Amino acid sequence: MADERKTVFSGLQPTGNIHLGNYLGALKNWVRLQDEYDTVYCVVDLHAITVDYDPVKFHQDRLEAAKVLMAVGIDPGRSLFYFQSQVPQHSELAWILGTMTPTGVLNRMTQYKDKVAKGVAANLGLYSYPVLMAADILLYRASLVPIGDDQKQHLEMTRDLAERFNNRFGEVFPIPDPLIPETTARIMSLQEPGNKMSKSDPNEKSRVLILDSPDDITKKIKSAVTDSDPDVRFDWDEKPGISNLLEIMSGCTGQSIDDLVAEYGDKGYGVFKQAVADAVIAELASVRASYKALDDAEVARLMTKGALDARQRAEGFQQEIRKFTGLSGI
Ligand code: ATP
Ligand code: LTN
Repeated sequence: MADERKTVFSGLQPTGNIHLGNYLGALKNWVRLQDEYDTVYCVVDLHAITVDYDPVKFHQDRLEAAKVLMAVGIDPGRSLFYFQSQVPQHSELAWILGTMTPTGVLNRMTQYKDKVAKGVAANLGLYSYPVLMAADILLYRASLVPIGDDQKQHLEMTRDLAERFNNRFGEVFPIPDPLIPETTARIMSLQEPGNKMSKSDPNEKSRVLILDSPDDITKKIKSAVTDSDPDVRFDWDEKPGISNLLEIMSGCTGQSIDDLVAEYGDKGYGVFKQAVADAVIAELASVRASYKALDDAEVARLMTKGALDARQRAEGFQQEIRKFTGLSGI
């Protein structure tokens, strides 16, 4: 029987250093959605090669990313889970969508502008990165895309492209909605709470990694930059460091920010930071345990199987898209 459930799609770049921001902003939702939706998750290796990389290390990072995602709870038995580069249909659809993307729209993409401003070499792949992301999502006719706040603009562009395609060629794609968490959409750096927690920050103390030991988690949270007065209050303008820790704790425990402020408001930073560290350690304990139990060869086998299944499914969609666009047959 055909699967009537709506489709969810999301991707993560295998660039190492998967962190608490990725987890609270996106991955927790990825896992949860498996219960209700037809879920398709992808390690987007073609996106990751838009910046300079070492092919030998990259090969390991790809498998490592797949392993971490499985440890977090992505279940290849319930989700279609694979490496993007193994399914060539992503690239073909990206080309088709690229012919419908005004360069003026790409010129406005803040992630591209930020990367180039930071000294990343501008190349065509980096520039058209959001078009490939749109292709990822639309290839599977996904309706829902769990992401962090930083991907909002790319999702808006995806929606515009879907509409543009539908207007020109017929109703092919649903218009996908982003799923962005209310409180943990943008976890900030522990050292510079004005910047988002990022994989590429050279300061390792800026982020908690998903696989960090309890000791490292405690050290990093305890050395998080805070503000001068000792109150634990939620106030992004005056107290960004503490507000970030409140969001992290809320994301890990499910307690509301108001409840946390009521509980820790006047207890001082020492007590509060210890409680945040304990909450993060408790949240990530099962991920660490699952990771240790996973076998590399088995992960690789599951990814090969995922790619086969994904290719089969994508081929059907590819034929339809070719028909709509006049590219089918001889
Ligand atoms: P980074 O900026 O850390 O290098 P990224 O956004 O470039 O990460 P991915 O690793 O592919 O690239 O992101 C995976 C998911 O994690 C995306 O949905 C992204 O929005 C989300 N995400 C990344 N950083 C954060 C953060 N600091 N807070 C919340 N969500 C985040
Ligand atoms: N650009 C995203 C990763 C990504 C993605 C996607 C997310 C690539 N394709 C499709 C959602 C849907 C990022 O996090 N940097």
